[in-house]
Amino acid sequence: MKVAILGIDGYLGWPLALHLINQGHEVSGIDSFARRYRVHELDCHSLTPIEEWTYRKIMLSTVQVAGFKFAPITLGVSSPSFIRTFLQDVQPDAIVHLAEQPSAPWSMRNVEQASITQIENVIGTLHLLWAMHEVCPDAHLIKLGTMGEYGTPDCVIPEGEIPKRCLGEHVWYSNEDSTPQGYLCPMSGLQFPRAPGSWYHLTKVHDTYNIIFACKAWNLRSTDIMQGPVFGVKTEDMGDKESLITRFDYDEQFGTVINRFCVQALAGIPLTVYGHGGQTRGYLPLKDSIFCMTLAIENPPKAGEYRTFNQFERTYSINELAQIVFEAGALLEMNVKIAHYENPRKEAETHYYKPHRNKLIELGYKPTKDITPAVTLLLRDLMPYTSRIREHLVIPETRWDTMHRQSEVLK
Ligand code: USQ
Repeated sequence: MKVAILGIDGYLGWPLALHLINQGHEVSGIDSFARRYRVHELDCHSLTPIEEWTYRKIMLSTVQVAGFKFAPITLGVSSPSFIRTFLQDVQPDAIVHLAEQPSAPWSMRNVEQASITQIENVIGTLHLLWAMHEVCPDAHLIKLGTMGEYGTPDCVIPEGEIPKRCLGEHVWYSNEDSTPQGYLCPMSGLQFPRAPGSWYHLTKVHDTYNIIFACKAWNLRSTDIMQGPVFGVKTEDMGDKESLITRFDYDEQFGTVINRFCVQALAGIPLTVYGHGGQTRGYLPLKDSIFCMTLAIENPPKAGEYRTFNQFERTYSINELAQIVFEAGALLEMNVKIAHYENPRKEAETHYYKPHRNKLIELGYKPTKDITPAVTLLLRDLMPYTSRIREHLVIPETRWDTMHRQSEVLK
């Protein structure tokens, strides 16, 4: 298949490109390099020494018979004609859209960053939908959403839509105590209620409704992936070649929690558990994320269909993750310490959390299951880069209610 990866230079985009090429697909891409320069602006860099784009581009051009097409586009900011021209040139069968501002803390710092997040994400996706409508309406859009769209409701979370089997029932879901939750479902096609927790997460909700509308109005087809936080740095497609490794962020803006905990363990900094640590999310290793996206690409929906995949391996609380990193560190003779910080975010710290994730399993996804070995391997993979850690960037300072205030250690 011809697959266009939007955000091909990123944490997920790069390993996905390597994997798809190894699977025999023809890859093209766009990127604005925003992640590189935004991390640089924080006086940070990827922990792994990633190659310059010029090298990556040459590498992709040489391994594909048909060559490699690339355009430096910032979706939402560049003229809509740029993405239209790119798609006209490529004529993709599938478009994987990873080209969004991905950080919740970055979007919460000030009005400028909140606005850029909304423009790049919501308007960017809108430009893409119009370009698809005009140029390649049969292509399949694989869009990276987030499990954070749903928030943490006190009931089971289905995959996108409220299930049809609940039609006509007074109480369609209840929590484990069988407490009625009281949702009525009078008609089909309704999305499960969204309750996002940051300006960033809100953009994904807005995207969802724009994509649903485009599928309905223009007969586009789309898979909206509600993905949990990803961790890891290497995939099989990279082998032992350091030149193929993906970026790895650990600062409080762009680093996700397991990746950050691993870097903290290596640097001897107590793990930064926010608040009581009962916050629960669905997590998955990098290789699972790449495998699931490939499954979605290779199994497209029919024209006009919008579908949602909840994409994660299993749910874990922050305290469980800290314990896993503690145990993985102990296997490598590290003395990992855990600290509880005042939570800089507005989020529930103890809550019910039970999302469904059946559709990817039905397509053949076999979740990693036990993530402790994967975390141990990650620690091992990162060890050679320990001297590159900039310790002052690890402590959280972006608060949801104030700007730029340092969190205080609780204990
Ligand atoms: N957390 C800590 N300590 C840390 C960092 C985070 O306790 O040092 C906690 C947070 O309070 C939160 C949880 O870990 O409860 C997850 O935080 P995160 O920073 O790993 O992930 P998040 O900000 O939610 O965003 C990340 C990606 C985003 C993706 C999302 C999936 O940056 O692009 O959409 O994960 S989800 O979390 O399911 O919304």
